[in-house]
Amino acid sequence: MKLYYAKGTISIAAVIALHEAGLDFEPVRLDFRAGEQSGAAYLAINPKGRVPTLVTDRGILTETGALLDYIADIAPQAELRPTDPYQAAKMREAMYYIASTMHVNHAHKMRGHRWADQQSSFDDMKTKSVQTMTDSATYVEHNLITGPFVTGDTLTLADPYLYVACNWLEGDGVKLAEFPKIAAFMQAMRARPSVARVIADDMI
Ligand SMILES: N[C@@H](CCC(=O)N[C@@H](CS)C(=O)NCC(=O)O)C(=O)O
Repeated sequence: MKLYYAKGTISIAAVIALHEAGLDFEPVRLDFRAGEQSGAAYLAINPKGRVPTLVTDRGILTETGALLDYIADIAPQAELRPTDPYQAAKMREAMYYIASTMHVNHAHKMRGHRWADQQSSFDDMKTKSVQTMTDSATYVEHNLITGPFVTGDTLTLADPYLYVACNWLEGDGVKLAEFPKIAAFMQAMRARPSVARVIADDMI
């Protein structure tokens, strides 16, 4: 498998999950500053111009949540998804929240051109993103982390996803000192060899 990624982006959740699953893959780094995600070569692979993209022997997969589910399915021995239906739904509750709300809040800081054309709109979205990311941190702190991981003692697919999204908080102007559960979660994640490896590989 080949995984297209860019440093610090949500694609690193898939890298962490691949490491947790013990799966081999070839990482392919895109340079966002050079606009590689919007170049013809990459658009031919992923017409959305986003990362992650996973190239499998059966075809191309996109969307972080779909990749994470696929990784859990092809490496069942890693037990990255709870077997209990309620716990599995709690895991997905976190994943869907990150995809549909927290990631979108984050994107308003730098990607305002997706929704508007005026510089004043970009400036407004950037300012507002400090509040919306603080709202996301507040929701995560009080509702998403059972501790030390999202669903309790065992790491699931939601954890690499949340780790990357929470890694954005400080840069987005959120005062991390106000969120002790998130800080403890980040510490527990950094203690995982999978996360240590993405840090050592300068992926995040
Ligand atoms: N819904 C997609 C969103 C992917 C996404 O927006 N990735 C960002 C990086 S965090 C990206 O590739 N941005 C490139 C761009 O906007 O040019 C997913 O979860 O995979």
